[in-house]
Amino acid sequence: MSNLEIIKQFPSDFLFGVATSSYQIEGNSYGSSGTCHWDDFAKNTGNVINNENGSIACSHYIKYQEDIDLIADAGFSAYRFSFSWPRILPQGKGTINPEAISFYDRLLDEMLQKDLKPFGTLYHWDLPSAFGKKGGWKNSDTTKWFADYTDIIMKRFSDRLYSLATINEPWCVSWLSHYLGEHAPGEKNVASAIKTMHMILLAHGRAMQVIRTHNFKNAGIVLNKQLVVPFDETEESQLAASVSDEIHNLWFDEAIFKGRYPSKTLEMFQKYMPEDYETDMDMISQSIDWVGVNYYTRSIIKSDKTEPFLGFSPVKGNLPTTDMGWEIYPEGLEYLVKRLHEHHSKSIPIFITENGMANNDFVENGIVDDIRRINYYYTHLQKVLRLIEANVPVKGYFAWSLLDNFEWAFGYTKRFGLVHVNFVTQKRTPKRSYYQFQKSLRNQ
Ligand code: IFM
Repeated sequence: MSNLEIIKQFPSDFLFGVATSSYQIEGNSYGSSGTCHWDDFAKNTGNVINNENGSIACSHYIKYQEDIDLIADAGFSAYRFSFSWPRILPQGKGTINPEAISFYDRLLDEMLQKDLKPFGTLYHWDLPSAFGKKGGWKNSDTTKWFADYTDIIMKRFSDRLYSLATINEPWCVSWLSHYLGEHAPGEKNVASAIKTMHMILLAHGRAMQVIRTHNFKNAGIVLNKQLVVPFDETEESQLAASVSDEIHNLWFDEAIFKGRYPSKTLEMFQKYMPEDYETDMDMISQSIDWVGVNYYTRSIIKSDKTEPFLGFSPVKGNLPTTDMGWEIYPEGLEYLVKRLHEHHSKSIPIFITENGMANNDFVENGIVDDIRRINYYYTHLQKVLRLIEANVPVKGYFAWSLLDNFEWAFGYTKRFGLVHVNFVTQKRTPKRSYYQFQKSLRNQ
């Protein structure tokens, strides 16, 4: 399928948007921003491909009007972006950077002027360097500083936000960054990872508490979900996959919606859990207004005696993959969202807050022909439509991403955008996928 006409079949109040994040696009060398732990991580050779970082990124700090125009011109009705903590508070706390306030004021005003609903995110991974040096998310004080930062955002911007997420992808903040070591701060330490698996949820809970004191009623959290399948039918593989599913998905669902952690994993983690963690569970499980799901792929899990703590690891599958090497498996989106709704989130709205693919895109005669991406969106939107038909309350879908951007440890080598970015000239070139969204959204 090489078009996105399927969009016309969605309910008229369904929101279509695009998503981005501060560090990946803004360029944190602009506007007196402080640095974050990604700047520190990127300084060590080998952590990020080509030793790149987000200091220039897509120069969105300068080009934000052009970027908002692109979103509005495509016919999207919502924009998911994130606030940069170190831009607003260069030292993480204390003195507020007036240039940052002015930037987000202008950004929000621009969105509203273009009839875009602002979906803000408080934390999309740019932890101020000052806190990285104090133990980062392992330090429970960071959760309190996060609450103070939340208060500043609420005071300055909540009048213009349509919706607010606390944390983007707590699994990535904790497990991927502290056990697998792939993201900042790059630890490979089971004790750190397990502590962070709890602290990041505590940070979410503390932020929710602050958000409620401002009487704000459209707040949630964004979870990244991955379908976990066993390698084969053996009992070993089945058990490995079920624990992996708990770590990736159910740890967060159970904590947020039921105020507890899943039993098999908790047993494994027990010895490293923060003291008295149980007393935080009410705060973590206070009510939220919606939940976001980011979905990209599935993982196949096989028991692996060489893996020192878990005893299992992922193996390659045989489905077609994206440029990230991630298998394309839209069925996983349908299954995971349905399970979340039935077992955990029940009647609250679900937003697909990220979905999309990296593709080896290039501009040829002014055109970027990303047919594979159009097909990826089409096959995933088909599943979203099926969920709606099955009365699962999915209320919106955000394509990841508006722009090619800083793809974390992959630097600028992976292109997820609907719009191509030339990182030398900063020229934006809408891809064929952008025009397909535009065609369908405008004629909806
Ligand atoms: O680029 C990231 C984003 O920051 C978080 N979700 C996954 C995307 C693709 O890897």
